[in-house]
Amino acid sequence: MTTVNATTNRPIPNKRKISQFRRLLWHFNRTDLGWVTKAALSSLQPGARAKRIGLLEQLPSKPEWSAASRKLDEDGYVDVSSLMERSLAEAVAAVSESKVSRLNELSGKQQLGHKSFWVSLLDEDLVNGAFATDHPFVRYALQPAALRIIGDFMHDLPQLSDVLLTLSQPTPNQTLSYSQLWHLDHDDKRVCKLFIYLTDVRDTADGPFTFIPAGPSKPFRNTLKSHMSDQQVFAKTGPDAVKEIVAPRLSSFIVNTARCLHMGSRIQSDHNRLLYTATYIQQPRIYPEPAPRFRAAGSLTDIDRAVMRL
Ligand SMILES: O=C(O)CCC(=O)C(=O)O
Repeated sequence: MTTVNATTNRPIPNKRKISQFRRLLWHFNRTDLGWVTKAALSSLQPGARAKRIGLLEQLPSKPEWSAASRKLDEDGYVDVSSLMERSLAEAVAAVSESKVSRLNELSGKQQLGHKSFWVSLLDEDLVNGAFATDHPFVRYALQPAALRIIGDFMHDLPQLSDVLLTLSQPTPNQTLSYSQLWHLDHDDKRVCKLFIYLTDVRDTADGPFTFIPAGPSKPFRNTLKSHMSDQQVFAKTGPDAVKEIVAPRLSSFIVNTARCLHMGSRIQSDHNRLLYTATYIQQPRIYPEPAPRFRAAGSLTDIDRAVMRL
């Protein structure tokens, strides 16, 4: 049935048509055709990219950051444990550990309910869904080394899209689901995630972040399949391409999760894993901007404001 606008007498597209259109656009954007959307949206903001690149160039640079950026570009991942500020990682760990000590109280209130193996512990730090920009989780994501490494890879000042703390716990007798299965992130065309392990990840039982570097992940770039089993993936790559990040607490790494197939949180009984994630994309976002995720608190530079779109 078509509904008609009483003033214009024009048909109003019904909800089903809109959701079919959104679905089609979503499939389109997942493939390399999504670059057309990106280019079209960029052309609507002439000068914006040049301005962001000007800000990126104001950041300090170091040869080891440039080397990390090149590795991120070539392989899709890089270990940045020795390049990030240790004191900022420790501040993230302190907040996280205080949340875990109140696990029962906080998991009762959690809003992010669909992943039974993930508990989101930061909901209480949000005001209208937004983090204060002086929150240790935000400060870690804004440090110059992170912005430079990701920015040089993107050839653009990145946009910080989200910060997240997740406690992954065992799910005995449940089939693998969501990010426990192989997937690419389709938040945008360029997506990088900066992680910190906040607990030791000693072996497979601790549910390491597991991925396939950008090269061998290539055959999956235009697949419309969303989440895949080991068998589906290994049929194309073989199991040898797989890398598990087994590393001690406070290790930090960046992964191009739009290009590297990945999964994790396959936690075995008696184990758990605490993980910090900051997600960055390249502007302009190919989907409508969600509600602001950050609210200004304390002093902010022009770069901070541009990175958080404040
Ligand atoms: O839990 C994990 O290790 C996987 C996380 C993941 O898939 C993601 O952040 O996109």
